[in-house]
Amino acid sequence: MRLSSDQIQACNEPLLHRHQQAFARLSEYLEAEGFQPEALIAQIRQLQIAIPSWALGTGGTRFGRFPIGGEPRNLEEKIEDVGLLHALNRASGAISLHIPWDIPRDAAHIRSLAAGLGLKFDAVNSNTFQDQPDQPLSYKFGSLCHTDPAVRRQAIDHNIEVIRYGEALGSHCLSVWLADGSNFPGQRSFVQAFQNTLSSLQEIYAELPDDWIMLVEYKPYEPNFYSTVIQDWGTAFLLSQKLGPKARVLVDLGHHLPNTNIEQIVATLMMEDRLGGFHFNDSKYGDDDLTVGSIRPYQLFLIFHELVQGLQSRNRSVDTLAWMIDASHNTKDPLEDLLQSVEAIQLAFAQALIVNRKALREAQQQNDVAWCQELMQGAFRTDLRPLIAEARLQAGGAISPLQTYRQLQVRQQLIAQRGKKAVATGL
Ligand SMILES: [Mn+2]
Repeated sequence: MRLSSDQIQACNEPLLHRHQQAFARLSEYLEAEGFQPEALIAQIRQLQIAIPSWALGTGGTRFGRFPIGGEPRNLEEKIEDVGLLHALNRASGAISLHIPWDIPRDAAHIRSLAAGLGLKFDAVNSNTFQDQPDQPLSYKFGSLCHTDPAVRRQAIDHNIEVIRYGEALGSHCLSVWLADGSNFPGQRSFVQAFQNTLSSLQEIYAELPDDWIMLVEYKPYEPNFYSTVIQDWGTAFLLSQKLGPKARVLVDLGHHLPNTNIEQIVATLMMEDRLGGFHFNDSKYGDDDLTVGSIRPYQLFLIFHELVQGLQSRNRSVDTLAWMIDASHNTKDPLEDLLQSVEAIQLAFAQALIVNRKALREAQQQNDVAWCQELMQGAFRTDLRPLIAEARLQAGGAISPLQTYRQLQVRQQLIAQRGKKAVATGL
C-alpha cells in the first residue's frame, strides 16, 4: 500500500493552526538565541535514517515472538513499508538490506520500486552468524576467524557476493558484524582469531569498489559469552587502520558494556576520521534493541553533540556518515516504533545544532563547569518538536506521523492485504 500526499495533507489540516502557533513561538526563541530556523530545517532535512529490512516485522526474544499481522512477506513489501514511513516523516529515505534474508533476485525491478518511493539503498549487511540451509560448512565455531581455512573462504566469498548485490542496487557500503568469539576460556587463541579475521577482511576489502566503504561493527558479548573477536571500538579501529582508508568503525549504541561513555568514543573516532556510521537503538541493561531515545535521550543528545562538532570541524555534511536504526520490536507495531525512533534521532540532532558552541568553548577554557552544564542542558531541554514537525511539513510529510499512521489505519490495511498471520521473512 502507498500513502498519497492528499491523504497526509488531509490529516495535517486540523493540526495546522496549532502547529503554526507553536512553530512561531519556537522560531522567535531560536532567533533570539542567534539561530535561523530555516537554516536548521535545511540541516534536519538532510539527515536521512536508513531502515533495516529486518526491523519491519516483530522481533522477539529466545522466549517467544508475538507477530502483529500484516508483516511484509518479501523484499518488495519491505520496501513498500519503508516507503510508508518515508511518506509520513520524509526522513527515512533509505533501506539497508540483509543478505541472505533479502536477496534482490531482480535488482533492476527492486531498484526502480525503491526509487519510485524516494528510497536509496544504504549499507548492505552480510550474515555469517547463522547457517543457511544450503550451506556446505558451518559457522558454529566462527566465520572469518575460523580455524579451518575452508570455512573462512566460504565466509569471505559470501561477503564478496554481498558487495556484488549491493553494487547492483546502487549501495556504496558493506557492513560487517561478526558473531565470532568463544564461550569458554582457553577455547581459542585470541591472537590467531584476530589475525585470521584481519586476513579474511583484507581479502574482502580488496574486492570493494573504489567509492565504497566497509563498516566494521564491534560487540563485547553475545552470542558468544566469553570473548568476541571484535569486542570493542579499539579492536574495530585497529582493524580499520590495518585495512585501509575505506574501512571505518560502526558504532551500535547497544554494543557496549553498561555505562560506557559512547559520546567519548564518537569524539575520538571523529577526531581520527574513522567513524563510518551508526546503528541506533536504546537499552537499559545490554543489547536491548529498544526504541531510540526511549531510555536515555540525554545520552543520545550528547552523542549528537560530538557528531555535530566533529562534522562541523571537518566541514562535512551529515550524509557523509551511514545512519541506521538497528532495533527489534517485541511489543509495539514495528512501523510505529520506527517512526518514534526516527523522530528521536532528529530531535537529538536538532538539539545538538543549537548548542552555543562558542560560549561552550569559552566556558571550557575558563573551567566554568557550572556554565558548561547550563549550556548543554539548555539545548537539550529546549522543546524542538515543532521544528522537526515543520521540517516534515515543508517536505510534504505529516505534522504528526504516528497520529496520521493511526488515523489512516495503516496496520489494519496491511493486515487486510497480507493477512493476520503474515510474518516478515528473515527473522
Ligand atoms: Mn548493529
